[in-house]
Amino acid sequence: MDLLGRIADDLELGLNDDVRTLVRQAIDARLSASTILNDGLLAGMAVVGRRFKAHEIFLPDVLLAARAMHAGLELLEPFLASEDVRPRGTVILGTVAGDQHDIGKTLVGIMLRGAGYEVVDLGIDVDPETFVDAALEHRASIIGLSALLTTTMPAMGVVVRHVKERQLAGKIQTLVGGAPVTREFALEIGADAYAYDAASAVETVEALMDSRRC
Ligand code: B1M
Repeated sequence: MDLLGRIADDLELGLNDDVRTLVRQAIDARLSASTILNDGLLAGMAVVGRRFKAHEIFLPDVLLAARAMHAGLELLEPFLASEDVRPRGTVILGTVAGDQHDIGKTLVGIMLRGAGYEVVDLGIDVDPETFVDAALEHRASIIGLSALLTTTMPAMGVVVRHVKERQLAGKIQTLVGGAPVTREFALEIGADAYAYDAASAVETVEALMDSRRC
């Protein structure tokens, strides 16, 4: 089996030391960071998701896989970041209240930092007020919200409402994303933007920042 297949398999098994070693080998073999991410780490995590849904594996297995994912991401981070590190604005980022999924959000943060944005990552299970307070404290114009559960998606709407209630609409824009989130949902809750994945989150932040400059 090739290196990427072994990364995917070992991630699925939650073998974080082995994932770290294989990712290091893949980097040394000059595979691109996005190939290692997509065809190795994320391919493994997709299988974990499918098997979890089918009740073939259980929560502790998923936790181990997530730990292995973080081990791989840590090594890839410098390579996913581009050379262009001019500060281009600040983005507040976090996973909404009640939600503990942080891998996608972390990936969005890595890509944004790589594109030259300052990112204040508030972590997981973040209260709606905390997002808005952090945006004011760090003079950020964008709040990025991640949700992976259908049950936590409404918390995104609460953040959007807080921004409006505090008369900050226009000054602070909201970007939402995460596997169950859709463009329609973003529109429904009045968020300023939606992004499907980490790469499009960067493009969307760029577009939002540009629209402010006009
Ligand atoms: Co959870 N979980 N989980 N889980 N988990 C899902 C999401 C689920 C789909 C699994 C399944 O049933 N197939 C399901 C949700 C069903 C639903 O609501 N629709 C589920 C469930 C049910 C649960 C629990 C309720 C299980 C339980 O307790 N019985 C529980 C909830 C805990 C909680 O949050 N309160 C739970 C727990 C966990 C773990 C803690 C064990 C672990 C998370 C560990 C961690 O994150 N550190 C976990 C994991 C790992 C998963 C799966 C397997 C993988 C998620 C992941 O990291 N994907 C997931 C199944 C799946 O998604 N296939 C599942 C890789 C990641 C790179 O993708 O996060 O989608 P993703 O991010 C993408 C895009 O969505 C987007 O860009 C990213 C990169 O391209 N994106 C954004 C994300 N955020 C964005 C923000 C943006 C823009 C784009 O702008 C700001």
